[in-house]
Amino acid sequence: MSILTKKMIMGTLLTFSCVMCFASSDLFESLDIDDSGTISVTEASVHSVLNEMFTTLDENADGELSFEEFSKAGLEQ
Ligand SMILES: [Ca+2]
Ligand SMILES: [Ca+2]
Repeated sequence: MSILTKKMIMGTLLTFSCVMCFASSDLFESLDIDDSGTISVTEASVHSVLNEMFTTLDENADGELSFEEFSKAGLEQ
């Protein structure tokens, strides 16, 4: 395999993984209106799916969804 081919494969992989990370954090950031780094019940209420799943996703029951809790919803897929 030539170096150029390897570079092209690496580039494709990097582009793909970046698209994935943008897709999820974009939704999270757009829902996090006050920029607190977590999504409150009020912020989640604008998203019907998230609103329904909120209590299930809020594993530590602090009334806020961290990015980790949010990502378990699989909304970025
Ligand atoms: Ca927030
Ligand atoms: Ca929480």
